[in-house]
Amino acid sequence: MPKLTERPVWRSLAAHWRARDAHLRSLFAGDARRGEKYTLDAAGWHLDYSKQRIDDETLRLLLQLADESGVVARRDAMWRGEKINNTEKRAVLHVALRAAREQKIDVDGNDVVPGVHAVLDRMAAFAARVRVGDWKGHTGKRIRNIVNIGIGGSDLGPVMAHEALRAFAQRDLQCRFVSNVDGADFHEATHDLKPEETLFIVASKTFTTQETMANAHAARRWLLDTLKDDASVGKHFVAVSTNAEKVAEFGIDTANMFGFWDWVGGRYSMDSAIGLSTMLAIGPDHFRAMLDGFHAMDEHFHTTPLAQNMPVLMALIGIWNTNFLGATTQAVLPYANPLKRFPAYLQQLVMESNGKSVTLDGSRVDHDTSAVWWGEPGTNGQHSFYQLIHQGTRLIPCDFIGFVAPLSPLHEQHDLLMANLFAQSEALAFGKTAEQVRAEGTPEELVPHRVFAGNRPSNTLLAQELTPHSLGALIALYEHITFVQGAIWGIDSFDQWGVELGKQLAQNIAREIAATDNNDLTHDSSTNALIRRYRAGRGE
Ligand code: G6Q
Repeated sequence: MPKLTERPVWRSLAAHWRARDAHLRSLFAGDARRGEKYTLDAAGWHLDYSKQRIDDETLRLLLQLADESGVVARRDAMWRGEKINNTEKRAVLHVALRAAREQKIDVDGNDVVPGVHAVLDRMAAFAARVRVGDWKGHTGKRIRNIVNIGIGGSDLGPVMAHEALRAFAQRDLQCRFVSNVDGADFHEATHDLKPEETLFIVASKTFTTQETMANAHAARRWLLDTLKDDASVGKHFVAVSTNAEKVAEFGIDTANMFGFWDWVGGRYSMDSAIGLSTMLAIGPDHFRAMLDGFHAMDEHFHTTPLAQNMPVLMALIGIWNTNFLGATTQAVLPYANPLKRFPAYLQQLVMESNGKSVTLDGSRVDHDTSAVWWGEPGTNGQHSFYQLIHQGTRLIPCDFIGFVAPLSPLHEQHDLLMANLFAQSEALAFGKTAEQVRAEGTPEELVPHRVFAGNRPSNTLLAQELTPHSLGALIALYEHITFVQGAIWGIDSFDQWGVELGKQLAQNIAREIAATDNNDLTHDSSTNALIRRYRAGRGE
């Protein structure tokens, strides 16, 4: 197949863009029904994409691009358990994690769904015991604190879900998260906890990750400093991992280990046993509702024609904005404070998946891949970086996310929150002309400063309520957007070789920092000098 940018459909999209540079003002003026026409509903979510700089022809060409890029074939290969993670020779089956009990999904000829449900059942039994106080600590006390130790994919999803679903959590069970190898993280998370009431979850797919192992050993020392009995580890540590040998080596009884599989990528694992802290907080029934939300979006993605397929359309619009309109970033702006960690979660999901510059066959891409994803909850962002989105020189497509039902008993404030969401997307799309500014009596010298060019694209996603179900569906939506974009760009969205080099170098440098011989450094002059300065200062 020719390179992406040499394909006729790609060239047609580029030509289409040059030929048609209409402002959103005229696109809306030209079609009174545009705001209803470019909308879609799936798995409890309503998408309004009418404020994107597209028309029917743009959509036709983008859908042709998806079609010719083999998105459907790759999607179906994922569901068939084929090893579509090319460079690691692995299947990619996070969709199996939320499959219904009676579904069948094979990897290498074995149905993986019974295994998924067996782990979920064990997690549920364990969570139920902890939640009612039946699982006791070493001294017979009830567990009051859960500390999840993990990093990257073994942290960001659980942290995000914990924030998002606090309203569904058992309030007398406190959940905290330790990820950073900076000891300050562990210290802050544990300094006011009682070891005899604390349960650590060591969440690590490999059980070899430097940061997680350092924090797990710190946790063990912290526990034993007070409880003074190695046997206490069994009551205060459980593991989530694929590596039973290393779990046992650490001293955790593998009876208290919750497994998953190599076909679950770290950043796609929050709905596997990696979600144990989530299940402990919200309980097995709410956890199941979250999985059902994921599953509802999976079903939509798997079975709906491309033109009505929400992840496909959002992925295509993202490609339009990135590759044709030249946007280099994508903002995600939840108008829901509980989703405050959602942008951070998406950063890993999307940027670790699609931050690649070679295609599946190893050749260099001749187009941009993932945008830089970022965001903060509205309305906080409005008092900070929105200035640049409205009047800066860069094009920043935005995804606004909101809920109809209030997230607290303060109903009036919810109306205010949502008024702000609707106002922002309106202001971005339509702006304010110089004539409008003058008509307000603005002094002439201030007119240019008060003009809003508009024509800044956004999606609005609305659901009735923030629940485990709607959260699951929202996460699955972005997982599949990531999948579709990776398929069109022709890259492996499921490996992450880009994180390896720094890890290797850090191991060498850690050894050099520990050594006393100052002359053994063979890095560049900058790195050598920095290490020497650190070593010298550290000795003082
Ligand atoms: C995610 C990545 C990465 C991973 C962490 C933690 O897709 O692979 O973020 O989740 O490096 O790895 P472990 O779970 O093996 O400790």
